[in-house]
Amino acid sequence: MAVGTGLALGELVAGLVSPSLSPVTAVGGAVIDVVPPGVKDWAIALFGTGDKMALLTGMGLLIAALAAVSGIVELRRRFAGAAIIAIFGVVGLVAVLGRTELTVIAVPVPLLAALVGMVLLRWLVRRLGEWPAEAGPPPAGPGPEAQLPSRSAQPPSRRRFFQALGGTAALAVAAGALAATFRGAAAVVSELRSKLALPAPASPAPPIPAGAEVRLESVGPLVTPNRDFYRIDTALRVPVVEPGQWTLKVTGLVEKEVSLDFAALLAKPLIERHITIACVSNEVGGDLIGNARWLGWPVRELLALAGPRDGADMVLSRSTDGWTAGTPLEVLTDSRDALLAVGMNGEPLPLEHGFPVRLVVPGLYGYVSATKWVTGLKVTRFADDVGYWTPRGWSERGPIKTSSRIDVPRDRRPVGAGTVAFGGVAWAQHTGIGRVELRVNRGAWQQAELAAGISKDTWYQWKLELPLTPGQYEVQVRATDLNGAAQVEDRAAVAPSGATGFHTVRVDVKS
Ligand SMILES: Nc1nc2c(c(=O)[nH]1)N[C@H]1C(S)=C(S)[C@@H](COP(=O)(O)O)O[C@H]1N2
Ligand SMILES: [Mo]
Repeated sequence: MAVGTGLALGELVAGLVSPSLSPVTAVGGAVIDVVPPGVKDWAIALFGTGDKMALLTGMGLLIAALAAVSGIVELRRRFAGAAIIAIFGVVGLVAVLGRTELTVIAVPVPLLAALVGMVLLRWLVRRLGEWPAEAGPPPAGPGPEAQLPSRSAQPPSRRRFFQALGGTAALAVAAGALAATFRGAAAVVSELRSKLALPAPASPAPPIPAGAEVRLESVGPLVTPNRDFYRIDTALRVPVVEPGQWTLKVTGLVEKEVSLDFAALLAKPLIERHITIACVSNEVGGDLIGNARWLGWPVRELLALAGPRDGADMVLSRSTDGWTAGTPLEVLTDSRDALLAVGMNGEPLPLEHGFPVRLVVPGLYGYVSATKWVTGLKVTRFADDVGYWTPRGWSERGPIKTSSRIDVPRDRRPVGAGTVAFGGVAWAQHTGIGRVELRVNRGAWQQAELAAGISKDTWYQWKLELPLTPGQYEVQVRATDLNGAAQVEDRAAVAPSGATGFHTVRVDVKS
């Protein structure tokens, strides 16, 4: 009962923070990933399409058995059963960490589930321990005394134990039912999403130029897969929006209010573009940045239908959960490809990334532009409205700062002497990267080989091979945009408008 309640609460919390992440299915997924291919083939041959169900059933039986064992051993030896439950928690944690669509808040969930299980187990075992003590020693042998005491004569400790057990069961059922309801809603929308066929773009993404990838191990892929894409939002419970229910209203300082539903949006001539978006909280060298191929309708075309009135200089976009971003009107009406996006890397947007519709704006940090689950655009003025983060210590405007990152070699990782290959990415969204340079121990800047960019709205990969003799080195990278502006050297914190400084790695060259 204790283990079941812990699991149910874990599923509930996980379901709220990240609908596609369940500790139980994460463990299942990890099992699938680690078993040798031969075993997988065998399981598929044996169970066919029921293989996942068989795995979950098997896991359920194993969990039930281990839970029973932990109950029995806890009864004999304090904390012995709790230790088994702690192992559950660690296994869950490892599995969840292995899942890349992970939300940071989902990390403690398996530990929380295990903690609940351990506390409940201790509590129930203590209650159980009180019962025989009060009831006195069991009768010695068969005979009239061996009969169980009548119900009314049962000791209060027995009643207390069953009350505790019943309460725990009620908690498990309530948490399980809530988790199931929420997952049910998310499952319905996930199903709708997986059946959704996005239209072909009227204007496809320009092909990725040959040689855009430097092909160095550890330099991430040029286009970030959806499951590896960073996720940042304030949504404790990921909004679950049915595409059939979705509408977007354009209001405020406009000639004419416009309303758009999902079918109407899909019927528009959609364009597909690679755009690198970044979070203002991305530290120098950090990974809160990703590049995807987005499918959507240019926001400027929607705004043109509404006709912004004179004096307007901002669009306050609003998500179903109330979150807002204030974007300069100019950026949404100029020639750049600011999109009302429905597709990400050839698929409908993942739930966590704003399904069914979000904004993607080249050149601006997400907090002032990339509204997920967007349902409203209010044309307004910076003087009259503010986005969610502005009163919370972040600047009103959020253009992305030109920056660069060394992905290989990793900081403080030893490398062999000889030619050491350095590689990474650099970005100056909507201006483009002109040059990337490295310097060793603050020496002269040396120009790196800059790969062809997909477009000025995406990051560029770079590499440079340096001959290094054994010793310790400090290597820094600097990007310069196509206008000749170099990235800022002075270190600045992420707040209020994005970090600056050169990404620096320490390289330990071994002989
Ligand atoms: N509804 C909503 N949209 C949001 C946010 C949010 O908190 N709520 N966060 C923004 C921030 S700060 C960033 S960096 C991007 C991240 O988008 P991603 O999670 O798809 O990478 O979403 C933006 N859109
Ligand atoms: Mo962000």
